[in-house]
Amino acid sequence: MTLETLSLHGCFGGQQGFYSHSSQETGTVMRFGVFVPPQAKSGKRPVLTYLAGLTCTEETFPIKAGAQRLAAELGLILVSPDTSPRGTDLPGQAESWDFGLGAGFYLDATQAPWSAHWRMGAYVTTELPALIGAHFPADLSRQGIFGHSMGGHGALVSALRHPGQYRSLSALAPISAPSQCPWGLKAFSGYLGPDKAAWAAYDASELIKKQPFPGEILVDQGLDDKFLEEQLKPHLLEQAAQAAGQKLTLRRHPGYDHGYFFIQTFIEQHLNHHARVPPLVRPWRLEKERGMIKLYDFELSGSCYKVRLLLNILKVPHEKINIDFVNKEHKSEKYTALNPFGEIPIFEDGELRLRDAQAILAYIARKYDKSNTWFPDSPEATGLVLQWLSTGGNEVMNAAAARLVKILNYPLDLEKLQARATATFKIIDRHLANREFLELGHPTIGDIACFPYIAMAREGDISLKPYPNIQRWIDRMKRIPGFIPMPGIPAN
Ligand SMILES: N[C@@H](CCC(=O)N[C@@H](CS)C(=O)NCC(=O)O)C(=O)O
Repeated sequence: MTLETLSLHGCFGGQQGFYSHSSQETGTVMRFGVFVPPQAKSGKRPVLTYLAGLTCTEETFPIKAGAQRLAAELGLILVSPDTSPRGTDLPGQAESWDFGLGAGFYLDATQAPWSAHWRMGAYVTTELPALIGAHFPADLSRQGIFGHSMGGHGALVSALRHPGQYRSLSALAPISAPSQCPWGLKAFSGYLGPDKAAWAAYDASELIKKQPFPGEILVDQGLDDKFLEEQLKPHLLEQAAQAAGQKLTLRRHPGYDHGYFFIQTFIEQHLNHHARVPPLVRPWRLEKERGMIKLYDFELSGSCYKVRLLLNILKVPHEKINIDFVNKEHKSEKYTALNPFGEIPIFEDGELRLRDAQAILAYIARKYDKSNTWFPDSPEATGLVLQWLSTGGNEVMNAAAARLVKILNYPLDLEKLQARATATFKIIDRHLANREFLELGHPTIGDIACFPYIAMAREGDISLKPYPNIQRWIDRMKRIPGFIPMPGIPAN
């Protein structure tokens, strides 16, 4: 398996290269790109393969997607094959842009003359990974695959047809049900013949019904994509996934079309998806490489507990640095340099430092909650949840202050604080009368922001007896997987 290096380019401390080799599967010279991250100097790295769309080449993704910066941070090898064999002389191969050259559809053709060369299915799932394993510092036990449009279809069917080969899977604007769209009809009848039973073996929406992918599939789709209705049809994938119990996150984005500006916008979320669910890059290792998350913490602080609770629910590894709150260490020069407000929690993730529990919750949810449920990114959900983040950081803090008077003798007006807290609790109790959680019908960081100081109200001499809906909500919060207790908030 000899490899010819076509060009090499330093890139974010790693190297982007382009290569060619003589392929046994296609019987042609195939080209592909590989980005090797800097971490590969000290060991094998996971491999993430990107399959490009119609008319693209091995260069499209490396030049246009902007994936290398984050791949260099995460330590991912990126592989980008060409989209079809080239150098052949088959009748009709260059007559249209959606069939023949640049349109391999990541399948193994059964119809002459295509069957002799158009074997992109076996090429991308078997021959190319073996080549990558032989020539690059690649850990083939950790492979993920994704792609765009025709390549999104390719990624979906490659992973569904080869259970166990890929740990993670995602797609950008994929052709979701090729048996039911004009691109697919043309390609499948030309490459696979008229028998539609043979088509199902390369149709993601059919394959999912037989054997779902074991992990979550992430799909992003622009709503200004001119191919959406006629060609891509993500709703068919969605329906198939629902029927099959396949975990699918399909996100629709107004204002985005089919091109690489759309891909550039969401590429980092896809790389992070692959790095984390299920982990291509083992989380502990990822955190070590990026610098472990640090939480400046005090066990009895409800504000710090908000952050601990979300980190635990989302299973985000972190390190706690205990602050001697009773002796006012948080007011020392060292800590006011980190937070001039002289308060904890303080949170650090790599270069980023944040103060304020609510801001920290928002950051953690947006960054580490791949389910996009704790702080969903739609404008409506953002507004609804932010109302409660604000309530948690403001009105509910009257209960926190009342507690400080009782447990640490803070010289504050206890009665006033209690009165303000109970006025707030009354409103919240009424709000919860016909709701399980504060908004959206499921727990969000809005609930977490309000939870601790309401649950510990008794420590500020505020009874929760008059608030039955709040009491039931507290019980529900305690049943969230990943819940942790703290002094004052027992597990049950
Ligand atoms: N807005 C901040 C307030 C946090 C806060 O009140 N922290 C308390 C500890 S629970 C604190 O550091 N208070 C400073 C002090 O009482 O000296 C947040 O929500 O994180």
